[in-house]
Amino acid sequence: MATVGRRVVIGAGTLALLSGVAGRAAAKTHLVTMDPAGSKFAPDTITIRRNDTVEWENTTSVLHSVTFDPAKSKVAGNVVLPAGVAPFDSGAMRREAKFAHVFDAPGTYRYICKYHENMKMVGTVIVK
Ligand SMILES: [Cu+2]
Repeated sequence: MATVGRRVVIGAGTLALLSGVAGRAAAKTHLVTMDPAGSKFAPDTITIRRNDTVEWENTTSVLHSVTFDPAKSKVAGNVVLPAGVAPFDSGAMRREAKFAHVFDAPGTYRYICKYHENMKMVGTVIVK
């Protein structure tokens, strides 16, 4: 926790503690942005609990996508879904566009930005 002037800035850890009071089972929303310094997801790996939501926001002026569809990937292994999970895709995301998905099946998900897969714009969501 840091103090800026008279305002108290609450870190993510404190928020997690506070929300824990309401019950450990409460689903959370996790934000992933597009790193303006390069074609990357930030963070590129995220670990969440089952039934949590991940929300992606395109914080850059470049077109991106969030693509969990192996058929749209050019490199084997870049997009991987747990058994039985249907593919999904944000489509083209312009600046400030948001895309959210609820992960109701556990496992490891690997995904790409279909526009920048060749620049290794890949990410991982681990659902516990
Ligand atoms: Cu991209």
